[in-house]
Amino acid sequence: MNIIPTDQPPAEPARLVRDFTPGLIDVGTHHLCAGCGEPVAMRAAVEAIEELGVVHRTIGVMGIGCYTAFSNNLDVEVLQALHGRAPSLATGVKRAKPETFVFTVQGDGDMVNEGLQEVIHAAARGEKVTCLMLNNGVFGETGGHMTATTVIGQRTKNTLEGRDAEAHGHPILLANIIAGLDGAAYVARGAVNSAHNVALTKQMITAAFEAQLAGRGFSFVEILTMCPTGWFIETAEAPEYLGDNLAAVHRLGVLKDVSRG
Ligand SMILES: Cc1ncc(C[n+]2csc(CCOP(=O)(O)OP(=O)(O)O)c2C)c(N)n1
Ligand code: SF4
Ligand SMILES: [Mg+2]
Repeated sequence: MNIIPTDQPPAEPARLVRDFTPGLIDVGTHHLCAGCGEPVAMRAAVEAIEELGVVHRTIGVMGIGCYTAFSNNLDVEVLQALHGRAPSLATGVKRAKPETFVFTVQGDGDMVNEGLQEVIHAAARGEKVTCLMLNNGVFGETGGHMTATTVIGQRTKNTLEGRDAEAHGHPILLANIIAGLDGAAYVARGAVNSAHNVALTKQMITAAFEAQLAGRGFSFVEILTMCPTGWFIETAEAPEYLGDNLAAVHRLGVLKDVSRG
């Protein structure tokens, strides 16, 4: 066994994890499960906000799910929406105060099950806000039940033998639907299951935010996130499970970017 001597300070000073906490996370700890992908996605979003220099005019609108815990961690103004209603609340904020930078955070359950019409209409109207959807294919906070994005074969609390198309229908690929609406200026789907995908996802979030700042229209990034607890699998297996199952159906990439035609 490798025993680390602690009778004197290490030769190389240790680097505290706290040193890597983005400036806009004002309380560095959270209570989400180990291996959850949502904190990784939130980190990419707040880093992008900071880098774009819009911190002091940012208003975040939170849906309801495990990610809602971040309402207490973010050092930007946050409003709490009712289930599914974040795009409408964001619309009101942006129309009342056009100089604000407005983003929403919702899950697949909140956005696709409980308030699907809200995001569709906001996109079709070309509202100049950015909506982020954290898609883990389950109602994570309430115990891992099937949502409208759960992929065929995915085991959830109420599809113990896996989602079956005949009994439970087919998954809704939301980013693909939004991309087909004329009011949407930028639409992409990323994932946080590898360092490479996290970097790409941050680029997508930045591009979506830039579309809003340029006044080009509605922007949307769907982010596939690990939920080992709701998937009933080992934490370490979750990134690969995401790649093999969720990303095989909800395909990653930029689906629309009107600035590039
Ligand atoms: C009207 C209403 N119905 C149900 C709930 C219970 N509820 C709270 S969080 C949640 C799941 C949200 O799922 P999702 O948006 O996918 O977020 P996740 O927890 O997976 O991150 C549900 C159903 C609620 N709070 N209000
Ligand atoms: S239940 Fe899933 S989404 Fe919620 S904190 Fe745990 S791993 Fe994350
Ligand atoms: Mg979810």
